[in-house]
Parts: sequence; structure tokens; C-alpha cells
Amino acid sequence: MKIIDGQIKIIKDSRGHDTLEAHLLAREGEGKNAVAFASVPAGKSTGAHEAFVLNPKEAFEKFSEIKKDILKINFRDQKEFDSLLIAFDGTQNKSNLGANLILSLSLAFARAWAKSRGIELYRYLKDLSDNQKKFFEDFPRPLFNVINGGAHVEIPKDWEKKFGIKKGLDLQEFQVIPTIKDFGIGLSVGQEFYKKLGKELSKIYGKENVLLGDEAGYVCPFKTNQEALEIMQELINHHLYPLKIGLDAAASQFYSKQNNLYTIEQEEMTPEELSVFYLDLFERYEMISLEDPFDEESFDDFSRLSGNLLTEKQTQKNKKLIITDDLTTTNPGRLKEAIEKKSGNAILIKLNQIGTLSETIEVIKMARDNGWQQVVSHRSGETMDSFIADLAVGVGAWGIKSGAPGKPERMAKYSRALEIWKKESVVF
Ligand code: 2PG
Ligand code: MG
Repeated sequence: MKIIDGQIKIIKDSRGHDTLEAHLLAREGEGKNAVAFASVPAGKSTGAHEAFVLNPKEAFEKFSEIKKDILKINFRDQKEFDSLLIAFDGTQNKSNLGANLILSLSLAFARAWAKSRGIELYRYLKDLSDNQKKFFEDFPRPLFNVINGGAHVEIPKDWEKKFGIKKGLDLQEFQVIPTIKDFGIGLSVGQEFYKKLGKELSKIYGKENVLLGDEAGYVCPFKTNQEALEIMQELINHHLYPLKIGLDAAASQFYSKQNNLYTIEQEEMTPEELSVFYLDLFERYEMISLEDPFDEESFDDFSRLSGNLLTEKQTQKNKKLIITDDLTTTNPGRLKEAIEKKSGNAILIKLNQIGTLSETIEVIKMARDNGWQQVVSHRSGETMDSFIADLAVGVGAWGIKSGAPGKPERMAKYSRALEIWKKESVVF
């Protein structure tokens, strides 16, 4: 496929920050021209080992330097395109061209490739990742982040005076995860739960004290993490919703390297004490997943908790996941170490942590080959691009994490996944 023309645009993400959108005009052989575009998100609780994000204005300049070379080549496949960008960049962490520039081009190339062949993007991604599963047999589950904490919230100044609260909850994400197979019903249940939870929180804390965080989850003057979990679990029980609970602790955010201690609710904890804290949460609530329980360098603490929780006794029905995000940063070297050390049993997949589609697919395959599940994830600063929905379905991921079903940039991904579900699950 030849790229006939390309442009980079600077657009705003959901936090109002500048980000990149790549537009490509491509042609396969004598076929028709295909126009494709892709934009990239940005994280806030970013891992230290993520690929480099270049200032969008600089990235814009860089593109004009490499554009003419891109237009010269007739690309044989995705890998050739991505490898060329990696070679142009020439650094370990993509700090020359920027992972944001490289990724926007890589994703736009994938869309152009699928479009020029008249195939759906998720089908192209299924082929790229050698996924042998049937779509409707094991469709990704949505992980709805209904209560926000950590780096994704800003607490109003007067909450200190009113409630004695200076910052949001320590744990970053409080999620509900449908246990039913039908993605459409799962999405409806998630939406209903989200609405009911909003009403319940208004009753408890007052309407004016129910705010939204970066990922559309609620932010209230909760005193403890358990208080939030208790309200969620009660609502699930009361309505018999087919939902389980998931957490992303994003623990690097409340970790002190100096003394190897974590601070939760003003109490300092050793990694061992924090493990006990998590195991207790698993006992008390119907929890099935826990992401980033420890600092991003603590492979061994992850392993110890995984050893305690992910026992042989786990059946398909009560299976639990320890998900690595900042620990592995969608990076093959770090995933290898996590697999060897048994630091978890699932990896969070974020395209912009590594910077190309091809490298992301390699990480997904490595996870799959080693019996690790994958959860494809958005970032806290998002655009309307729904690429991750096609990726999650295409590669046969266990889950898709795109925040609460409450803001358009979050819903764009769930809606696209629903569209695919409808296409693939209805058989005439
Ligand atoms: C996470 C993500 C997405 P951020 O920690 O999993 O929810 O947050 O994009 O801020 O890194
Ligand atoms: Mg995370």
C-alpha cells in the first residue's frame, strides 16, 4: 500500500490538552483511494517505563521532516510501516519522533489498510494477532470505572472545611464488570447501575457534592475506600445486578520509595500489610480484578500477592485477575519479567505505552502464549477515537476498559464495541 498524502493535526483531548490526529490518504495497487485518520490519548498516572510523548507542536514539525520518505515506499504490511517509523526515530523510548506521532501514524495506517481492502478494522486486527477465537464466543467484558480517585480527581477547595477532606480516594478506579456474555445487555446493565449509583450518592452526600472525575466516575466526599465499595456492593446486591467489582489501585501514586511504604487513608503500610488489606477486600466484596496493587518496580510484591490469591483452587467461575499496568507498560521486556516472576495473570494493554500497533500486537501474543489475559485500555485524557474497541475485539481480549459510560469520549469505545457485537452475534 502506498501513502499518497498525509497530514498531522493538533486537536484537543478530553482534558482540553493538545494531542495529535494523523490523516492518511492511501492506495492499494490500482484500487480506490482510502482516507483514514487516528488520534492518540494521554495518561496522567503514567508509568516510568512508558514511551516518550513529544510536545504536539514539535511532533507536527517532525512529521514534515519524515513525510517525503514515507511517501516513497510501497508498504508490504503493517510491520514494514511501523518498523520504518521505529528506524526513523532511532531511540529506545521513541523520544526523537515521539510515541504520540508514531502511534497516530501507525493506527491511521491500520485503518487505511483495512479500508483499502474493504474489511472491518477488527477483522484486520484479528488476522494480525493470529486470534483463532470466534468473536461472539468470548467477547471482551467492559470494565466501567464508576468511582474515580487518585490522580484522576480534583477535590473542591472547600471540602476540607466542609468535610475535612483534602484529596480524593487513594485507590484510582472503582469498577463494575458485567458477568453476562451478551455485550449489549452488559452495557445496558452498566449504564443503569451508573445512573442508580449517581442517584444513591446524591441521596447520601447531596447532589452538589457528586462530581465527575477524568474518566466520568463519581467523586464524592468519601472518607474511606471501603465506604465507596460498600455503597457499590449494596446497590449490586439490592438490585441483583449481574456485576462484579474491579479495582485499579495505581499504587505508585501512594508509594514512598524512600521507606518502601504505602499510605492509605493516612495510614502507612508495608507491602505485606497492603497485601492483607487487598485480600480482605477480596473477602468482603465480590471482587474479580485488581490492577497495579503495588509500585511499578515491585515485581516481587506483585508475585507474593498473586501467589496468595491466584491459587490452584480457582475455577473458571470464580477466577480472579491481578492486572499489571504501570508494572509492564505494554513492553515485551517487562512483560517477560512479570511472566517469569508470576507477578500477575493479566496485562493492561495501552497502545501509547509502547507506541506502535505492531509492538502492541507482539505483547498481546506474548501474554496469550503464556496464559495471561489482556485488558485493552483507554487513557484518562481521551479523544473520540474508538480504535481500542476494534483492538479489544480483534485480538480476543478478556476486557475493555474505557471509564464510566458517562462522557462521549468514553462511550465512543463502548458504542463501537456494541456495534461490532451486533454484527457478530446475530446470525441469520
Ligand atoms: C490507568 C489509566 C487509565 P492513565 O491507570 O489504568 O484508566 O490511567 O491514563 O491516567 O494512566
Ligand atoms: Mg492503571
